[in-house]
Amino acid sequence: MSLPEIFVIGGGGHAKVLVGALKRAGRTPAGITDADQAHHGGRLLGVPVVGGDAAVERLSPDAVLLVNGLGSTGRPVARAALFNRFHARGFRFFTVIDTTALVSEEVALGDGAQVLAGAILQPGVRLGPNSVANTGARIEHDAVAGAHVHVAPGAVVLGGVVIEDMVHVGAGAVLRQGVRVGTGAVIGAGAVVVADVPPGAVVAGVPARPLHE
Ligand code: JB3
Repeated sequence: MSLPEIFVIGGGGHAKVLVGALKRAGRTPAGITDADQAHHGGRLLGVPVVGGDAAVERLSPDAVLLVNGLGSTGRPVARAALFNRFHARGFRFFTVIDTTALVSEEVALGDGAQVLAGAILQPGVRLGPNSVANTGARIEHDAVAGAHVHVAPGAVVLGGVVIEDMVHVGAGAVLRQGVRVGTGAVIGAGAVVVADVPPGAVVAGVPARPLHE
């Protein structure tokens, strides 16, 4: 029996990284959709941009697997909305693991989680549905991330950290052992988080302190 075809939803920078990872894993996508008509008919790493999301919505949810191609640089609202919209219609999301990532034993990955090039997930880690461990992110033993979390490139999440849903951990940030980051919080790039972060807070700096949005 042949494997279901994969479609990537969104055709920008994050999607390009995902297409590269999928190709390395031997699962070249059948197509990409993009909201911007200017991309339609083009190609991303050789994969055709077949149209808008209607091109996938008219397919049977049982026949295809989706990959969320939207990235995020702050609270991942659009990325979460896209996942929820397609999930509500019965579509399933493929879990992307780059061939160069290290996913240890006793790691649990949610539906549509994405573990990108060089990322390391140590034993006991949980990464929830639609969450991303981006390039070179390191998530240490027993750290837990909820749904729609983005751990950006090079961030380091130390042992036993708890990251609630919809959190953005900026590039190169460090989260000290055991801290808890509340739902919807944003950690700035390069921040060093040494204490719990309340839900919805935006923090940056060394040590990380609240910013006003
Ligand atoms: O820094 C890194 C390593 N990656 C960043 C990533 C995490 O976030 C990257 O540099 C970008 O800052 C961002 O990536 P993303 O989301 O791919 O951004 P961008 O390159 O601007 O592309 C977004 C694409 O999604 C655009 O082509 C939009 O037209 C398209 N888009 C937006 N909403 C959508 C939708 N496409 C579809 N199919 N459906 C939508 O609802």
